[in-house]
Amino acid sequence: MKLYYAPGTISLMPHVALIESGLSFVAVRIDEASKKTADGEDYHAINPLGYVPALVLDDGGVLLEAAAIAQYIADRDGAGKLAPAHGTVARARLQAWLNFLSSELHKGALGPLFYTALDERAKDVFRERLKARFAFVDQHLSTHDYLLGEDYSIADVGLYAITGWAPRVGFDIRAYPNLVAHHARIATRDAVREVQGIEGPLPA
Ligand SMILES: N[C@@H](CCC(=O)N[C@@H](CS)C(=O)NCC(=O)O)C(=O)O
Repeated sequence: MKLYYAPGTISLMPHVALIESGLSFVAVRIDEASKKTADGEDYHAINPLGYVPALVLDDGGVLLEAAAIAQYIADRDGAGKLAPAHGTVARARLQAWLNFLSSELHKGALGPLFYTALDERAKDVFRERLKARFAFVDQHLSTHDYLLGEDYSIADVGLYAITGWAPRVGFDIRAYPNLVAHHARIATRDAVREVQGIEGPLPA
């Protein structure tokens, strides 16, 4: 398998899942501006929409969307430690969190704060949405170490990745102490450290 990634993006979630699963894979870095790999390969040939992550399977098929890729990896992990079993309420809760991360936090609140074309009034709309959503997660984490409760899952890395963007868009997360503690907890995981070592520094 081949994972296409860019440092500090949501591709961190499947990247960490791949390391934690022990599955064999190759990680290919994309330059976010040019959409090219170091070898000059055009990433649009993998994902016509140009965003990461993408997973190229051993049969050449391409799997897109971080939530789907991370779950596919988790399901191939024989130890079953990255996601609850299918058909359980716990699995539905994982899917609920992954959808929340993708739609409510990433695309619906924090992601737009990166858009330089948006003026401050427009960004305030997204900041208000982000505050409500971070407060919701913070409340949940006030009684739980992880999004699923006592059990770590791939969704925790997704939240870790997205929360990590807050300082980059000037959003102060100190008002959400449980979210800050969760971020610090996930940062200590060996696989997270390993992936950050592989991915290298974030682009300026
Ligand atoms: N729905 C996609 C969104 C992925 C996404 O937005 N990735 C960002 C990085 S976090 C990206 O590559 N953006 C560059 C672009 O859209 O051109 C997913 O969840 O996998």
